[in-house]
Amino acid sequence: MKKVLTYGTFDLFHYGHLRLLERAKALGDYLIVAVSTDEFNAVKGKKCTYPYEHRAKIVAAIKYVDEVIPETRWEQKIEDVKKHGIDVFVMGDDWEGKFDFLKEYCEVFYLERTKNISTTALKDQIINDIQK
Ligand code: C2G
Repeated sequence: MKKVLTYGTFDLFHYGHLRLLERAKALGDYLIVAVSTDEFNAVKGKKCTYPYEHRAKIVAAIKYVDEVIPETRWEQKIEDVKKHGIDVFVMGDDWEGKFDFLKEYCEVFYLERTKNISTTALKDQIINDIQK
Protein backbone atom coordinates (compact mmCIF):
# COMPACT_ATOMS: atom_id res chain seq x y z
CA MET A 1 0.00 0.00 0.00
CA LYS A 2 1.50 3.30 -1.15
CA LYS A 3 1.11 5.94 1.58
CA VAL A 4 0.97 9.67 0.78
CA LEU A 5 1.43 12.56 3.25
CA THR A 6 0.68 16.26 2.96
CA TYR A 7 0.39 19.24 5.35
CA GLY A 8 -1.72 22.35 5.49
CA THR A 9 -4.01 24.74 7.32
CA PHE A 10 -7.09 24.12 5.10
CA ASP A 11 -8.97 27.12 6.51
CA LEU A 12 -12.24 28.06 4.75
CA PHE A 13 -11.91 24.83 2.76
CA HIS A 14 -12.05 25.61 -0.97
CA TYR A 15 -11.65 24.13 -4.44
CA GLY A 16 -7.88 24.61 -4.46
CA HIS A 17 -7.60 22.51 -1.31
CA LEU A 18 -9.89 19.87 -2.81
CA ARG A 19 -7.85 19.61 -6.02
CA LEU A 20 -4.64 19.28 -4.04
CA LEU A 21 -6.06 16.42 -1.97
CA GLU A 22 -7.54 14.75 -5.08
CA ARG A 23 -4.17 14.82 -6.86
CA ALA A 24 -2.29 13.77 -3.71
CA LYS A 25 -4.49 10.68 -3.33
CA ALA A 26 -3.95 9.82 -6.98
CA LEU A 27 -0.23 9.40 -6.18
CA GLY A 28 -0.90 6.42 -3.87
CA ASP A 29 -3.46 4.33 -2.04
CA TYR A 30 -3.69 5.95 1.39
CA LEU A 31 -3.57 9.70 2.09
CA ILE A 32 -2.65 11.16 5.48
CA VAL A 33 -3.22 14.90 5.93
CA ALA A 34 -1.45 16.75 8.75
CA VAL A 35 -3.68 19.73 9.58
CA SER A 36 -2.00 22.68 11.30
CA THR A 37 -3.22 23.25 14.86
CA ASP A 38 -4.35 26.75 15.89
CA GLU A 39 -1.20 27.09 18.00
CA PHE A 40 1.05 26.14 15.06
CA ASN A 41 -0.82 28.53 12.77
CA ALA A 42 0.04 31.31 15.24
CA VAL A 43 3.69 30.31 14.68
CA LYS A 44 3.03 30.46 10.90
CA GLY A 45 1.52 33.92 11.41
CA LYS A 46 -1.86 32.68 10.20
CA LYS A 47 -5.10 33.55 12.01
CA CYS A 48 -7.72 30.96 11.11
CA THR A 49 -11.45 31.53 10.71
CA TYR A 50 -12.24 27.90 11.54
CA PRO A 51 -10.77 26.31 14.68
CA TYR A 52 -8.56 23.23 14.31
CA GLU A 53 -11.35 20.80 15.28
CA HIS A 54 -13.55 22.08 12.45
CA ARG A 55 -10.74 22.21 9.86
CA ALA A 56 -9.64 18.67 10.79
CA LYS A 57 -13.19 17.30 10.65
CA ILE A 58 -13.87 18.89 7.24
CA VAL A 59 -10.60 17.48 5.80
CA ALA A 60 -11.37 14.04 7.33
CA ALA A 61 -14.76 14.07 5.56
CA ILE A 62 -13.15 14.47 2.13
CA LYS A 63 -13.38 11.16 0.24
CA TYR A 64 -9.70 11.32 -0.87
CA VAL A 65 -8.49 11.53 2.76
CA ASP A 66 -7.85 8.37 4.81
CA GLU A 67 -6.38 9.83 8.00
CA VAL A 68 -5.89 13.23 9.64
CA ILE A 69 -3.11 13.99 12.12
CA PRO A 70 -2.24 17.31 13.79
CA GLU A 71 0.65 19.44 12.57
CA THR A 72 2.10 21.11 15.66
CA ARG A 73 5.59 22.13 14.49
CA TRP A 74 7.76 22.57 11.36
CA GLU A 75 10.18 19.88 12.50
CA GLN A 76 7.78 16.92 12.68
CA LYS A 77 7.92 15.92 9.01
CA ILE A 78 10.84 13.43 9.05
CA GLU A 79 9.41 11.78 12.15
CA ASP A 80 5.95 11.61 10.53
CA VAL A 81 7.36 10.07 7.33
CA LYS A 82 9.14 7.39 9.34
CA LYS A 83 6.35 6.74 11.87
CA HIS A 84 3.64 6.38 9.22
CA GLY A 85 5.79 4.56 6.63
CA ILE A 86 5.24 7.29 4.03
CA ASP A 87 6.23 6.63 0.39
CA VAL A 88 5.23 9.98 -1.10
CA PHE A 89 5.28 13.50 0.34
CA VAL A 90 3.34 16.13 -1.62
CA MET A 91 2.73 19.87 -1.30
CA GLY A 92 1.50 22.67 -3.53
CA ASP A 93 4.28 24.27 -5.56
CA ASP A 94 4.22 27.47 -3.52
CA TRP A 95 6.45 25.28 -1.35
CA GLU A 96 8.65 24.19 -4.31
CA GLY A 97 12.02 22.99 -3.01
CA LYS A 98 11.29 23.77 0.65
CA PHE A 99 10.92 20.12 1.66
CA ASP A 100 13.57 18.50 -0.58
CA PHE A 101 15.34 17.29 2.60
CA LEU A 102 12.61 14.63 2.72
CA LYS A 103 13.92 13.07 -0.54
CA GLU A 104 16.22 10.99 1.67
CA TYR A 105 13.15 9.28 3.13
CA CYS A 106 10.45 9.29 0.44
CA GLU A 107 9.44 10.66 -2.97
CA VAL A 108 8.71 14.41 -2.92
CA PHE A 109 6.27 16.06 -5.32
CA TYR A 110 5.15 19.70 -5.62
CA LEU A 111 1.83 20.04 -7.41
CA GLU A 112 0.75 23.17 -9.26
CA ARG A 113 -1.42 25.42 -7.10
CA THR A 114 -4.99 25.99 -8.31
CA LYS A 115 -5.11 29.46 -9.82
CA ASN A 116 -7.29 32.35 -8.64
CA ILE A 117 -8.37 30.96 -5.32
CA SER A 118 -6.96 31.27 -1.82
CA THR A 119 -8.31 31.63 1.70
CA THR A 120 -7.02 35.21 1.80
CA ALA A 121 -8.67 36.11 -1.53
CA LEU A 122 -11.97 34.60 -0.33
CA LYS A 123 -11.85 36.73 2.84
CA ASP A 124 -11.11 39.89 0.81
CA GLN A 125 -13.94 39.06 -1.65
CA ILE A 126 -16.45 38.62 1.19
CA ILE A 127 -15.38 41.90 2.82
CA ASN A 128 -15.67 43.74 -0.52
CA ASP A 129 -19.14 42.31 -1.15
CA ILE A 130 -20.30 43.44 2.30
CA GLN A 131 -18.91 46.95 1.76
CA LYS A 132 -20.65 47.40 -1.64
N1 C2G B 1 -3.20 24.96 -2.34
C1 C2G B 1 -3.35 24.79 -3.71
N2 C2G B 1 -4.02 25.72 -4.42
C2 C2G B 1 -4.55 26.81 -3.82
C3 C2G B 1 -4.41 26.99 -2.43
C4 C2G B 1 -3.72 26.04 -1.69
O1 C2G B 1 -2.87 23.79 -4.29
N3 C2G B 1 -5.22 27.74 -4.58
C5 C2G B 1 -2.45 23.94 -1.59
C6 C2G B 1 -1.22 24.49 -0.89
O2 C2G B 1 -0.13 24.57 -1.79
C7 C2G B 1 -0.99 23.44 0.20
C8 C2G B 1 -2.43 23.00 0.53
O3 C2G B 1 -3.26 23.41 -0.57
O4 C2G B 1 -0.28 22.33 -0.33
C9 C2G B 1 -2.94 23.63 1.80
O5 C2G B 1 -2.82 25.04 1.67
P1 C2G B 1 -2.78 25.92 3.01
O6 C2G B 1 -3.90 25.53 3.90
O7 C2G B 1 -2.58 27.36 2.61
O8 C2G B 1 -1.45 25.36 3.68
P2 C2G B 1 -0.17 26.18 4.20
O9 C2G B 1 -0.61 27.26 5.09
O10 C2G B 1 0.65 26.46 3.01
O11 C2G B 1 0.51 25.09 5.16
O12 C2G B 1 4.12 22.58 6.89
C10 C2G B 1 3.45 23.01 5.72
C11 C2G B 1 2.35 23.99 6.05
O13 C2G B 1 1.49 23.46 7.03
C12 C2G B 1 1.56 24.30 4.78
